[in-house]
Formats: sequence, structure tokens, C-alpha cells
Amino acid sequence: LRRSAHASTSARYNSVNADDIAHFSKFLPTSTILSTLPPQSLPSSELSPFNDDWMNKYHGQSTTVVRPRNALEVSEVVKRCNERGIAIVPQGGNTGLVGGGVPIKDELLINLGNMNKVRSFDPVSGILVADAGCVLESLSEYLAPHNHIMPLDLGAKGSCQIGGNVSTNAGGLRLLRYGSLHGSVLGLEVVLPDGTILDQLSTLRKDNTGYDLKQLFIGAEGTLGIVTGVSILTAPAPQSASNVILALPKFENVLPLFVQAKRQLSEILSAFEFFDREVYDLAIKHGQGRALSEEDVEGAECFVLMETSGGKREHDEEKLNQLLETLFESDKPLINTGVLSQSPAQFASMWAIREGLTEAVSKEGKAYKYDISVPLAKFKEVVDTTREHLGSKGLLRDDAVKHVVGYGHVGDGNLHLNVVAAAYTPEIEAALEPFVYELVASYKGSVSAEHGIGVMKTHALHYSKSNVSIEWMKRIKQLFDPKGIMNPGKVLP
Ligand code: FAD
Ligand code: 2HG
Ligand code: ZN
Repeated sequence: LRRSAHASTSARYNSVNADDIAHFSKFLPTSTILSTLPPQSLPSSELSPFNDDWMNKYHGQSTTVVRPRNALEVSEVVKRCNERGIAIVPQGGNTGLVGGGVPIKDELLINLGNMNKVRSFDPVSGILVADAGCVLESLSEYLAPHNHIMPLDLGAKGSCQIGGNVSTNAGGLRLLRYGSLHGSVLGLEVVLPDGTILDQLSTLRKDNTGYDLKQLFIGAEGTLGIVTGVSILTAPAPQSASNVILALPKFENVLPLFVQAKRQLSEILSAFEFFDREVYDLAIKHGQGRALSEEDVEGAECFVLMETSGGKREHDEEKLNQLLETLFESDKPLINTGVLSQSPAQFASMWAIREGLTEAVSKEGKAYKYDISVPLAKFKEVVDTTREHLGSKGLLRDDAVKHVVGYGHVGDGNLHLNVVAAAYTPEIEAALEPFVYELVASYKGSVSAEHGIGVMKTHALHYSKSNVSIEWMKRIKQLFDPKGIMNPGKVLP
């Protein structure tokens, strides 16, 4: 069904041709155009890093990638596409996990990687204005000497771009502390589908002058325009930070532990991440972080990585130690063991386990990823029910489904259910969908907590959005992009 929808969509668009390349060459240096078309005639393998997604699950067939250096160049490219009816895929670091950043067919890829300059930073307000193509980690490095940090962090930080983060409304590991990008993004510069540059690059904390248009582009996944600049409120760097990995005998203890941690740590709790035993074992098997000792993992059904960050080391350590004492001294301890980081290297290594789960899963096999919001109490039930369901279909075999694992952001109610298979097959997909989406809907959850809809979940949008909501989303799309050239086949069914 999805394939035929794509086919009929793509029939509406024109392919990039030699005249288009000649036109782009008038204002783009040759080095910023990559094409399999003449005069360059590159082998298609040179475009694979742009055509294939991070999981190697979705594959486009673009002939051409352009890498403009500023918003004016983006605007000129988009104007041409609008005139000629050429479909566009905006692309950041290509780390997305729902196939939104790669073409479905031969759309023109506009990659933002050459737009990588910080435009301004105000150390008093902490407001940073940067090109959309700045890599998240490079922005963190830029801020470090100014004693500030980005309000978001994720395992893909070394490749993902701030424009991609905004366009997916990425959540990640700091959302518990700093909230969503809908709050921290103060302004955007966007090239609209007709090439107009919408300058909303405000650096104001407060601005109630009518509709807040920028919010529409946060999480729009490139379907309404191309984000070229981002104004974002960064946070003062914490003066002290610690982390601890707690090993739990059973999942049921995660929630009381979370309640206790919030009560005792209050404002210094900055992350509360969960991963089950099976995915921890995969992380260690595939070299993500240093293994905990045998005693520390013995009898553990799952783990919680907790981080504190605050303004005074003695105060923060005292609070964390008190919490650990309470946990160990209780009559019915919620945890088996706790490993408290003792050095910056150990702090980093413990985060590396959590941040490396996605990579570990990918090294183990082909992952079907379900990034869902469900009530915290249901995290384990969702993983177990899915595993049982696959078992009942006879699919729990080494040559089919190898693992069913769960990890995620407890503080945000966001579970990452990962089904790790030997290969992507229609049989496994049919067993998982709509099964998982129906399960999520039965808990009144969301089928996409933070990764977006992309191409993967257009058919599942209705599990989390009413018909009326989808109708108004379509009207908004039509208003901004009447020709439907901006990332077609993504987000909307
Ligand atoms: P891309 O993958 O290039 O694009 C993603 C979408 O945004 C596409 O629809 C694309 O068309 C659009 N887009 C990109 N740039 C622009 C732009 N400038 N203007 C308009 N549209 C644009 N996600 C989370 O939310 N939390 C996590 O903790 C997290 N961890 C991850 C860990 C790993 C190891 C990996 C591989 C991925 C992870 N992700 C996570 C998913 C992904 O990194 C995020 O969605 C990220 O925000 C995507 O940024 P990107 O620059 O790579 O965007
Ligand atoms: C994370 O939290 C990311 O690590 C990726 O959102 C989740 O691998 C996944 O499914
Ligand atoms: Zn996540």
C-alpha cells in the first residue's frame, strides 16, 4: 500500500535534468553539487551516503545532492524546484530513524552540511544563533569555553545537525531537565517552498505578537520548508555532574525508584534513563562503554542510569549519597547494586553504554524501531507482549527475530522498543504492524515520541492523531506548499 502511494506521489514531480544542474551552477560552486548526471556523471555509489539512511533500511535514488552555503543559495535552489515542480528532500546529518531524511525516489537532496557557522552568542542571556547545518556536538564544543551547554543531547550528536534536531523536534537525554525544543528554540530562519526566506530569527525570550509560526517548523520534518538558521536558548554549564548506574532485580522497581529519586534529588536530577538486561548485554558485546563487574550485573533484570548536575559539588554529592544510602538501607531495597562514577573517564564510559545502545542494536542485526510514549508502568508489558506475539508467530528464531529489547527515557515516558532481526522481511513487518501500533493506541500512547513520522509511520499517524487533526495538518501543508514539493511522502498519509 505504501509503495503505491509513493509511486502515485512521485509521478507528479519532474526529475532533475542537465538544465537544472547548469542553472544551479550559476550560483553554486561545482564542489557543492554532486550528481550522477552530466557533466559530473559521478558513480551512484558516491551518493549512497545521502541516499541511504543511517539504518540502511530506506534507500532513495536521487541523482543530485546540492550543498548550499547560505540561506540565499538555498532560496535560489528552492525557487528553481518550485518553478519546475521538482520534489525536494532537506537533509541534515542523516541520522534520522524513520526514513524522513532520504528520498523515496529521485527527489533533489538539499544537504545543509555546508551551513555550519555560529552566527552569534550572547554569554549573558545564553542565546545562540547558528546556521542549521551546525553539528550538535560542534555547538557544544563552541559553548564549552563560554560555560554553557546545549539544551539537548543525543547519541547521534557527532553527526546530527541543529536544523535536523529542530525539524524532528528531537528529545534525547536532557529533555527531563531542559524541556523540549518547542520551549528552547526562540527563533528560526526558514526557506519556504516557493523560495521566500521567512526571517523569524528572534533572540527574544518573550514575544507574544500573534501566531508563533516557528512552532510549525519544529517537528515538521522538512515538509513545510527548509530551516536555515536557529536561535536557541542554551543553559549555564553545571558546575558539578555525577552519574550512577543502578542495577534493579525487577522492572517493577523502576517507578518507585524514579519517584524516590525525584523526591530526594529534586532540582539536581538531570537524567533518568532505563535499559533492560538484554540490551545492556548487547552494548557490552558490541563494545559500547566498559562492562560493569560480574557482581554488579548479577541478578539484574534492568538498569537505570541516573545523572545529577548542579551548582555545588559537595551539595550534589551529599544529596546523591543520601539517596543511595536510603536505597541500600531500606527493608525492601529497590536496587541490587549501584555503580557511582569516580572520574570523568568513568562518567563518560557509563554514558557510553546508554548512548551506544542504538549502535549496538544495529551491529547485532536489523532493527525495527518503535519509539513510543506509553504509561511508565507499561514499559515492560509492551516489550513482553511484543516478544510473546512474535513467539506465537514462530518468529523468535536466530534467522528471524533475535532480540526484543526495551530502553528509553523514563523521565519522559518514552520507550524505545527495538526488535532486532536477522534481516528486514515483509513477514516480520506484518507481524509487528499494526500489532505494536494497536497496542500503543490501547494505552492511549503516541506512535512517535521523539523520532517523528518520516516515511515509516505515515500509515500509523491515525493511531495518535484524530481525523480532524490530520485534516488540519493537511490544510497547513497545502497552505505552505501548494505544489507538495517539500519532502513528499513524509509525515502525512
Ligand atoms: P536528518 O536525519 O538529516 O533529517 C531528519 C528529518 O529532518 C528529515 O525529515 C529531514 O528532511 C528533516 N530535516 C533535516 N534537516 C532539516 C532542515 N535544515 N530543514 C528542514 N528539514 C530538515 N532522536 C531523538 O529524538 N532522541 C535521541 O535520543 C536520539 N538518539 C539517537 C541516537 C543515534 C545513535 C541515532 C543514529 C539517532 C538518534 N536519534 C535520536 C534520531 C536522530 O538523531 C534525530 O532525529 C536527529 O534530530 C536528526 O538530525 P539530523 O540532522 O541527522 O536529521
Ligand atoms: C535513544 O534514546 C535514541 O537512544 C535511539 O532515541 C532509540 O535506538 C533507538 O531506538
Ligand atoms: Zn531516545
